[in-house]
Amino acid sequence: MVTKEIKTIKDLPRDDYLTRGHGACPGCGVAIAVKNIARVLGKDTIVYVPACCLIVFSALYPASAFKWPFFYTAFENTGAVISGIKAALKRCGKEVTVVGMAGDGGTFDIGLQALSGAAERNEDVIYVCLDNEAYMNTGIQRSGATPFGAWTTTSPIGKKVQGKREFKKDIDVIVAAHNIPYMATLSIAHPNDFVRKVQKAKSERGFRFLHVLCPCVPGWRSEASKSVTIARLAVETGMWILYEVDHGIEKLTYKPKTLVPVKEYLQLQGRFRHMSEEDVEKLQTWICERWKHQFYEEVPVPPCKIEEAKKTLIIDEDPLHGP
Ligand SMILES: Cc1ncc(C[n+]2csc(CCOP(=O)(O)OP(=O)(O)O)c2C)c(N)n1
Ligand code: SF4
Repeated sequence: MVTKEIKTIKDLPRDDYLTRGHGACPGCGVAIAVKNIARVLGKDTIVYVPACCLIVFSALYPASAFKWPFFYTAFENTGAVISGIKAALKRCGKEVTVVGMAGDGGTFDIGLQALSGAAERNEDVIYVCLDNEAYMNTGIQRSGATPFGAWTTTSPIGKKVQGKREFKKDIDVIVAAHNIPYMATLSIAHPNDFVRKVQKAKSERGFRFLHVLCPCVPGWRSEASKSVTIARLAVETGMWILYEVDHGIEKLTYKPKTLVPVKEYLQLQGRFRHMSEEDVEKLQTWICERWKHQFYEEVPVPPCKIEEAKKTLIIDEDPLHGP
């Protein structure tokens, strides 16, 4: 049977593999992402989910909201388990898409070693990082993905320290450095870009990495109705860059006309409410530096103080990007 290629959201089949009855919070970015990824990947798929919100809300024994066969063991081993499932299926002569769906804690931090091993061996699997920027299901602890300034229960607000002091780890650059066939960042607010990237990952062979920003209502202290708006603002402010690396070729897949000041993103989320002007400036400078480093392009002022950012940029000496 020839399956139609999914290029836009209009081509998306209505068959759901994450069905009704799951227990995600209203407005959950993870649920929105997984439902739509599943529609693109279709029926011949096996999913592995480690400890994270997704396993808690979708598959509590003995019920499951997945229509796919799913597997679950420990928190740190997504890369290893999906490699094993694929090897076993290959041995049985079965052509099945194997996908691992892990949180940011399970990807950036505790699962990084297994992820790196699978990527380096170019295992024939899809790895999806559902990035809600903290360890949410265990009570909102900071992870390597939590942005600078954000409140979490382990980056609290006090007299001396106000929220997380470190900037978000650039996991995409780390994963892309394994020279995998395909890597992409996705947003639930850009559905055509979203489905095209999942389709591309599905049609490739070898290790594929999809990284989705997933707004989280209790963790981000935001309104359920604002999850897609927040996801869109993440892209418009440069907090989240939509791009892909296809066989080593890096391409920006959506570029904001003008970069919106990060304040507009921050003000919709209680996790940033305490941030001082100085900290907002620091975050804004980080965005501008990152944008230029990634795409070798200055951002017009406002919002970026390019002169200030230049002092700390080393882009001209970067052998990978060139002058
Ligand atoms: C080795 C180990 N350490 C800690 C835990 C407890 N634990 C289960 S899920 C989780 C947090 C998962 O966070 P993340 O991967 O970001 O997913 P989210 O809950 O945000 O979806 C933790 C700490 C565990 N299951 N195993
Ligand atoms: S805590 Fe956050 S990620 Fe978890 S189900 Fe609720 S909204 Fe989704």
